[in-house]
Amino acid sequence: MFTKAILRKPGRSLVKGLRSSDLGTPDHSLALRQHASYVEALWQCGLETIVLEADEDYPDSVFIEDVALLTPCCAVITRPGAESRRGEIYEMKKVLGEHYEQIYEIEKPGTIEAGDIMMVGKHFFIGISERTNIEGARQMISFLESNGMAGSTIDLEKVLHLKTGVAYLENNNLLACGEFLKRKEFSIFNIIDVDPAESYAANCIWVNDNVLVPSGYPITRQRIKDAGYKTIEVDVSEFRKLDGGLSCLSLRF
Ligand code: CIR
Repeated sequence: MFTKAILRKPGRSLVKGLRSSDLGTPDHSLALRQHASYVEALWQCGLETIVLEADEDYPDSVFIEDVALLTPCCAVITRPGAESRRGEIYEMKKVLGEHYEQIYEIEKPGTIEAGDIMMVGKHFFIGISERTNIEGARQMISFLESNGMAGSTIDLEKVLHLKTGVAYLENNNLLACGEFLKRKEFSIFNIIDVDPAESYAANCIWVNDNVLVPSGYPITRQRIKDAGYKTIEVDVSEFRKLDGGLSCLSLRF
């Protein structure tokens, strides 16, 4: 179970965030309202939220998940593969110091963004992507192993981050789409298949027996409900324009 989450408000500079497609420019005031609704959804799941002020120097800093991995016994500050995001880690170090005694940090030439890391109990799947390299994964796995946990890598083909296409919903249930449906690494899980027309909805998050689902993906929401979960819909359309989803907007621990 999670008890807390750290988030960062979107700044006006959000409009300059990285994006791989043209879904339009995010509307800052709508993004702020959507962010506030997301915070409320986490409250509904019983979490205490720590909401950091916007950092205008870093347009993508609302996607706070990418700059740290939080586990039950330690935190790891990442080294984002996107150079424009590297500086996001500095304030994160200070914030995490208030919650963790053991904090590690990924070092050059390693790169890793935690959107590429999926926690399944004490095992962490790490996607090797344009943002996360083998050296970053190697360092991460060694930190995990020295704390009684484990990790393994999985090569990504098309998606930005591992969790763009897959979400672990606990109870051995894995929400998956596209390239992840038939991967042998995931054959041990009950797969909840995401329709290709709703691929964005593969990025859901499990929070204390609830599943947050992006608004506008009814087939996926129904499949998750059919698997026995309570679902909460959250509209994140403005973050989608920058390739961000529900998981990226918080660090849950
Ligand atoms: C980026 O390209 O870094 C941001 N525009 C989106 C990051 C999304 N993060 C995530 O999926 N964990």
